Amino acid sequence: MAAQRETALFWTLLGRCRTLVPGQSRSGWSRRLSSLPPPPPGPWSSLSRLPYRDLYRLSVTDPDRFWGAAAAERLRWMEPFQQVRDCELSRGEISWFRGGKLNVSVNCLDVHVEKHPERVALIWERDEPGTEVKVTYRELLETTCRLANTLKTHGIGRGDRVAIYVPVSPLAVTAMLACARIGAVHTVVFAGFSSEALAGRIQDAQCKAVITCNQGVRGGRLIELKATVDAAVKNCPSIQHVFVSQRTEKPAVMGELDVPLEEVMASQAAVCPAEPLDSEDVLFLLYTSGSTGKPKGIVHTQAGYLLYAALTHQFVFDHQDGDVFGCVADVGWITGHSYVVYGPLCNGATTVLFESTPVYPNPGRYWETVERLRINQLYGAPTALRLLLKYEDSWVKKYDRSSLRTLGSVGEPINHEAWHWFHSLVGEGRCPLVDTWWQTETGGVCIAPRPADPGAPILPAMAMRPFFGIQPVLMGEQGEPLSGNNVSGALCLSEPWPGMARSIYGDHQRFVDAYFKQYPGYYFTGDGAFRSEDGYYQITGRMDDVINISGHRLGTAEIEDALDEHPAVPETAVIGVPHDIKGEVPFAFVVLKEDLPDAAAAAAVLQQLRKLVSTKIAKYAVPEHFLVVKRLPKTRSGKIMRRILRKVAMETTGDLGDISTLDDPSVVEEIVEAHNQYRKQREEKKK
Ligand code: 7RM
Repeated sequence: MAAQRETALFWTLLGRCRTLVPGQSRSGWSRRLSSLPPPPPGPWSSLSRLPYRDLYRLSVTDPDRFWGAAAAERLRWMEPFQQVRDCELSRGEISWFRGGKLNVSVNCLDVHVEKHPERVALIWERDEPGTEVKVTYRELLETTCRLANTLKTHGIGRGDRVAIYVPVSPLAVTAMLACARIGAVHTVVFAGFSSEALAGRIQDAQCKAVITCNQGVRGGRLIELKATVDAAVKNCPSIQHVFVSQRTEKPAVMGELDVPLEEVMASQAAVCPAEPLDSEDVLFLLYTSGSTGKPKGIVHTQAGYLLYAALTHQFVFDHQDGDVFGCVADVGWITGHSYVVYGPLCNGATTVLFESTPVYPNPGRYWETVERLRINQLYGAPTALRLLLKYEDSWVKKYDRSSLRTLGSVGEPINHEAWHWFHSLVGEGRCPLVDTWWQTETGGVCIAPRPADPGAPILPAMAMRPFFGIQPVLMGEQGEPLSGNNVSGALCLSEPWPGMARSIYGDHQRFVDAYFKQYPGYYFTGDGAFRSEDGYYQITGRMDDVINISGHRLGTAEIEDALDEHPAVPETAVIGVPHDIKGEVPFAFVVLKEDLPDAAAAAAVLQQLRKLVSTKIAKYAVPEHFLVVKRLPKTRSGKIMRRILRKVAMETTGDLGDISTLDDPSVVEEIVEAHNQYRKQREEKKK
């Protein structure tokens, strides 16, 4: 293996790994190259020293050469790949580095253990400040092997799905890497999801096992995770084992399926051979919301995902050897997968696992942690910034933030106030702030500022440029690509990149329909964007019925489905409305059955609706507003006109637009009246 790595130079691999396009001769190949900027001779290590701009140009004019060189040198292969890419976007067929075999856990662990076994891989920043635990690369490899062996001895192997229902912790990382080591497919479920949401994911993926712990600890509170898992697996016949770790002292009540994790791992070997996996074998599923139907199990595969996570982690955040990388996201979201686990570990970084909340035990928590752990990059969500900026500046200033070099933001648009607060106060104006746009489906950051590009200075809240290999296209209303600058449209990406999703688990047609049908041949993101005079991109928000609550994506249809289960509720419509801190919150319009006796009965129903959403989905999904209405505004064909509901909720009914397709226009007045009443009540309550 080592020998192969030494010879994995760009030029020696070029002949073997470039895309084999029928009829394309070598001379055609070199002709294309000659139109490029100064030809960079040599492997990725010298390529990557090119100015950012030139590297970007190379990545789009000659993706095979760019990604081929990067993959050959940045990843350790057990067998070299034969073809860089083979993609047909209109059919949702995406394949990178075909023929290659590798193991992701080897790339995240073994290669670093060979070089620096005692380097810290994880700093587990536990809920109580000052109780952090450090895990070296050697320790993480050994623990991963023990867990991998445990899974194997319980009959779990290549291709089997394993649910991970664990808060941010070394266990979460170990569980992910243990699956990767043996070729099992993990699906991490955010530990804030309800038992029904967990069960739905386990059933869809037909998981064989769950890895969890007795309790979680967050913000000084205990969370009964094992109990939630017990409730979920009752309805999941595919589950054969539940592996239970002890996060706290309280012993978990153990049932038939349960396996005490630490005990079993102790008797397992600390060495486990890594399964050679195909580049396109599935690495993980991650469920995310769309505008319709149940959450979709987004499929990511081995080599392309890992390479993309590692490269974005290095270039977008200016990660350098020895840095401490602090991404405060939960491992249950894609940000945690790519920038707490896979990207940083593939790059041999020290990555912080943040178990707590931004305000525990006080609003200085982030900055106290930065000082204590000497964090170099801090990556988080605007919702936390909006919360923190409401407190005194002294909460920030009293801690030493001189270790910080790059600040990052993700998950939702960052408003100017939050941007300036983060950049000027937290970063003292000396740290580039990278606002990163991407999605569960994209695997890694696609559009972000380029601090290292002097030709593209960072502008507040919008200085975003495509990452290597990403070619954004804005589509007009007729589905035509918009040329020039100063335009807004539907954000599509025209070329495949290695980190992109490969499918929706169990439903490839849904994958094609959701992402490649609207604009044939293009990946449609679901977001709108604006391209400025200078060619910067600014994301304007979702174009579909997906809302973003504190950076957590949720389909309004999912909330409606939960509400509609109530027997006294014939119909509902949910929209997103702006919120100071959370970005957006759900606003539910509810039609109640007419035979409810009085207002108290109606209030009781609303209370039950809140409960329903929190048990069917999660607490954060519970609508902030409920407005009881007699009817919903519908078109003659029976479609709910959400546009009108949005205007009512935003109090912009002065301009309702075209309502000629409404079945009965008088419904608008009815709803406006109900909303006025609702507003008065809320104002009175505030007093
Ligand atoms: C990483 C992540 C994806 C959706 C996406 C956007 C929104 C994400 C930004 C953003 C404005 C950003 N994955 N979004 N980043 N909007 N600026 N920098 O969040 O799958 O959970 O959500 O989030 O609407 O489509 S996600």
